[in-house]
Amino acid sequence: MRLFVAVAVPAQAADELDDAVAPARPSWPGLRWTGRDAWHLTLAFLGEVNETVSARLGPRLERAAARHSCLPVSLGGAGAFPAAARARVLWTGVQGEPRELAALAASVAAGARRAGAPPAEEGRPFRPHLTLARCRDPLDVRPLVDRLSGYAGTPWTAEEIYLIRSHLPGGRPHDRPRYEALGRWPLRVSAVPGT
Ligand code: 2AM
Repeated sequence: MRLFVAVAVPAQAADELDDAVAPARPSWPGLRWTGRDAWHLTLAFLGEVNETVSARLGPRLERAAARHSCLPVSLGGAGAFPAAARARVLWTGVQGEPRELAALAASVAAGARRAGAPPAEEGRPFRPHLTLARCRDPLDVRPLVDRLSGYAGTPWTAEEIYLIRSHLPGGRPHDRPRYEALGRWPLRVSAVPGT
């Protein structure tokens, strides 16, 4: 099964982002837009994992999550992979101080590796993002990136991580996947000073 680990995007953050992106969609028919129900922030993409290894992931991810406090997250800005002038992926990013998210992603990657499911792109710098659209052929999306670059969503507190199974209808990576949460584990609740 195809697995990844992610932080969920709450409904309010998704609503706001959807409001910001919706007016741009009709002008860009060449893009395949992701559905807001699928929006998430990937911490680690594990790729194909067998049943035995997936069963080992739970305790490792639980431990990884427990090592990190609940953390503030907000979406904002825009960019494209590999570059706005020849984009395959249009994204919005994580604003503010993404170091804590990167530390969490590193712990998740280490836990997954110990479970026998090393992340597919381990070793590459962590680039937190939410994919807004994809395109089969590289497309110049610079005007769109400019238009969305001022976006700044309301922050929320991430309180848990999810192990998600990605079902590819037809088994092709370019089809719109269906995501199924297989488990979730809480981040540590920070002690309130003075209590
Ligand atoms: P993306 O949104 O930038 O494509 C499920 O596919 C999630 O894992 C997506 O958020 C996807 O990021 C991420 N991911 C990271 N590396 C991937 C890879 N090599 N193949 C598919 N998805 C990957």
